[in-house]
Parts: sequence; structure tokens; C-alpha cells
Amino acid sequence: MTQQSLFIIKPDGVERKLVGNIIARFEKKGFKIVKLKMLTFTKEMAEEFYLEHKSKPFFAELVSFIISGKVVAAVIEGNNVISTTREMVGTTKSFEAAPGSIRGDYGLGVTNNIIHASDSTESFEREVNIVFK
Ligand code: D4T
Repeated sequence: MTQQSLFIIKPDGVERKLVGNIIARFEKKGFKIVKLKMLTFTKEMAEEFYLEHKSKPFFAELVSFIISGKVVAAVIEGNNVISTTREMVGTTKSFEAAPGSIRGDYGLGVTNNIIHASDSTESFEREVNIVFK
């Protein structure tokens, strides 16, 4: 089933010069890049983007991290892209993400976990409207 997803290479991924490598993984897998841009989140965008985590103890840290530097956002398209991309990204805590996944190969952090990817069609539609407005 052809669908679209959104990923965001977070400030740590950009700072560490992982942009080319991460984009290449998705292209080599077979996904098509539909939209691509570099941006810096405003506080308002970040609070809206992470609305579902507003009541969590890590919310303030999450918002201040995502606005701390440039990010690279992309819309990609292909068969089953949402769940396949989540597999390629790895679990939230990078230190326990499987080797072979992006978080598993490149990091140890939780807030600074390199990349975000939409977890459902509903999330994708909500997120793309914030990031590619
Ligand atoms: P994203 O949404 O960035 O792809 O991450 P996940 O889908 O893998 O993880 P999530 O929604 O549970 O968390 C969103 C975001 O919050 C950060 N975080 C998470 C954090 O800073 N501290 C924490 O304790 C947790 C659980 C990391 C990702």
C-alpha cells in the first residue's frame, strides 16, 4: 500500500553530520523523497508538534531540544512507509535500539535520539501541516 510518512532529523543528527547518511538509507530502501527542507522549529511549532506529550515530565526538555538547532524534514513515499520507517528508526531509547536501526547504529540518547518519524497516518497528516505549512 503506497502511503507517505514524515521524518525529521533532529538537531543532534544535523550537528553530527548524519543528514546525508540518513537520507541515503531511506532512498536505498526504495522510498521516494517527495518534500525536503531544513528549518528551525519555533517554540510554538514545537509545543504543537509534541502536544501529546504535554503532560509528560520530559515535555520541557523535549521542546527545548527540538528548537535548539536546525533540523531536516522530509516527506517520503512508498509501500508501507510508515511502519517500515519506524523499524528503520529503531526504538525511542537509542541505547537499547537494535543494531542496524538508525538510533541503534548512531546514538545512545533518549531526548537526543537523532530522528523522528510519524507513527500513523493521522500523525503524519497532523505533523506535515506543522512542518510543511
Ligand atoms: P519520536 O516521536 O521522536 O519519533 O519518538 P518515538 O515515537 O520513538 O518516542 P515517543 O513518542 O515515546 O517520544 C517522543 C519524544 O520524546 C523524547 N523522550 C521520550 C524524552 O525526551 N524522554 C523520555 O523519557 C521519552 C520516553 C524522545 C522522543
